[in-house]
Amino acid sequence: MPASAPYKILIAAQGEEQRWKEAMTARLPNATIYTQDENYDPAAIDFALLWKQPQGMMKSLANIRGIFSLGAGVEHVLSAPFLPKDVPIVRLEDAGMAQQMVEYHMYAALHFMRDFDHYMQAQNNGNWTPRDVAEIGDFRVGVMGLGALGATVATHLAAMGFAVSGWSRRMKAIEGVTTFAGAETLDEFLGQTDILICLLPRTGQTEGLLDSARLSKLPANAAIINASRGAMIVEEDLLRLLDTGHLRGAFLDVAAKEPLPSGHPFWNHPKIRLTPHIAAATRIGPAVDQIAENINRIDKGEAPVGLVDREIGY
Ligand code: NDP
Ligand code: OXD
Repeated sequence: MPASAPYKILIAAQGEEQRWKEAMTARLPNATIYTQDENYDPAAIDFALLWKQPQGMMKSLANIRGIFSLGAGVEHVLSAPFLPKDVPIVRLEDAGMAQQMVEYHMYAALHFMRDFDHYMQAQNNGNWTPRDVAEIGDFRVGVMGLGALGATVATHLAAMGFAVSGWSRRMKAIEGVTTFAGAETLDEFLGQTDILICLLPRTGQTEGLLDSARLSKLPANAAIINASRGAMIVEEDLLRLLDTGHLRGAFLDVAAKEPLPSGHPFWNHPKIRLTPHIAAATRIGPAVDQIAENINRIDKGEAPVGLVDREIGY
């Protein structure tokens, strides 16, 4: 089918379906687009656009040709029951999120580098005592995950003057960034990191990766920024290391359970800054362009950009 073909597309997007439907209709005017609440013939659906879709939705999509995540993460798709084999699963790459991640991490890194965590406590205690301003180049930032988002964050923080290193599965070359690859280099990477940034995808390998043993490898007084997934960090271990003083602070956009339950110790912890999973939102314009282009590629028998490797989980 050519790109202008009358595809049948299904959208499930946690209440955001109408917005996506309008944008996709403008981009692919010949397609028929259904939101999950409308009447549709499941067997006629060619492509599904999903963000945390209802359980069991896949079962009836007998002739599906491509599944698109409406975010960068894909664990919500990969964990779905009845996921058809041999159908490409495609994620969004950047789609406006890299710039937002840069903004978020600049702010969070400066929070620690310029002692704003200290001054927040000082204000609460009515304490007006200036400290010497640190040299930015003396702050070693380590970015876990050098993909579409992590590599961009690493590059920008290096351009600001931080001493930046990065860690990924396969070796990367990024100008201005010292790179590490593979599980065997993780301890060395952590040992030279004052501010740890986590931008890994959630997979079987990364869940619970930052436990007490790993977080203890960070130098004393290190800080952590996590805007990937809460499941990456063992929360009780993080709390213990903050309370014993090994870690200086944590800047968290994500939690193991979201929304963060009331009464959770993160809410009022003096060393934790919290934001409600807002580090980077999908921008609908570049996202629909990517999806339409990938539909075109799948139609032509080409590999889509952002194809997920089901074996490794991202
Ligand atoms: P990518 O898939 O582009 O990059 C993932 C990176 O992680 C790659 O560098 C990859 O290594 C590395 N990686 C994966 N597994 C391992 C492992 N076992 N050991 C070492 N490195 C590993 O993802 P994105 O950059 O697009 O997104 C990252 C995550 O950010 C998303 O999965 C999502 O969870 C989160 N996110 C959060 C948002 C928020 O608002 N809080 C918004 C958007 C995304 P390699 O390069 O070798 O493949
Ligand atoms: C994503 C997210 O994965 O918003 O895109 O968390």
